[in-house]
Amino acid sequence: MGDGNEAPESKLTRTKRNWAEQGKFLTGRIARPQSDRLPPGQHLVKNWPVLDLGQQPVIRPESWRLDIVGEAENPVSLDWRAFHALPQSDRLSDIHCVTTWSRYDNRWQGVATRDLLDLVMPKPSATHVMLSSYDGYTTNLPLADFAVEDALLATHWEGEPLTAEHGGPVRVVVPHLYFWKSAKWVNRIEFLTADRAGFWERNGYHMRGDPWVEERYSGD
Ligand SMILES: Nc1nc2c(c(=O)[nH]1)N[C@H]1C(S)=C(S)[C@@H](COP(=O)(O)O)O[C@H]1N2
Ligand SMILES: [Mo]
Repeated sequence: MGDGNEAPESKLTRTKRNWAEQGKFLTGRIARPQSDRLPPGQHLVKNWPVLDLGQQPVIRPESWRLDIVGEAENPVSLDWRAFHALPQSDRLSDIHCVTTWSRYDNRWQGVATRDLLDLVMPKPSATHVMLSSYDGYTTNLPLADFAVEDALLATHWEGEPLTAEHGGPVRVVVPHLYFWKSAKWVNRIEFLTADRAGFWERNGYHMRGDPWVEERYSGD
């Protein structure tokens, strides 16, 4: 910025930037004082821990697919090229893991869930989504949480392609819920007419997982 060399701003870049700014604004990240930024029971880390079921699938972009199925007007199966033809967005958000670490200011790039929803058009009967991944992992969340401005299917972190250990080539990021809802290596999104438990949710974790009210376990 300010070097006088920028290409004239197109309508598209302006719109994208507006979305990104709205996303920041909606979560209150800019306005929220530092003291209110860390959810209860969390501590801050500077590194980025790796957590998963222990098997990290390696998926070549050529064989990658994302199937979007269930209660939708326009279910699709996207390959790598079709996925990248969708609008690309940037988001800045904090990570809150149920194991009590939080990490601030993660810069993500990918496809906003809102843009995906515009494409597949969930039916009014759709209330929840089930995310499924290449390692067999599943996690459920309310459609309204999946659809927030901040949520995306990320391909990049801090300007670099997402590493395999962190869920590359494509992972979900829903930053306002505990990080177990953010499926790594995602390959299927199913729209449901009722809530259904995913992997950790069947094993005692909360159906929603809001870190601000410590929805850690199902009895909470
Ligand atoms: N496919 C898949 N996604 C997953 C998991 C997993 O085991 N498999 N673990 C979840 C949990 S419990 C956490 S805390 C985060 C960890 O993401 P990270 O390894 O990039 O920090 O991924 C979530 N998404
Ligand atoms: Mo986790």
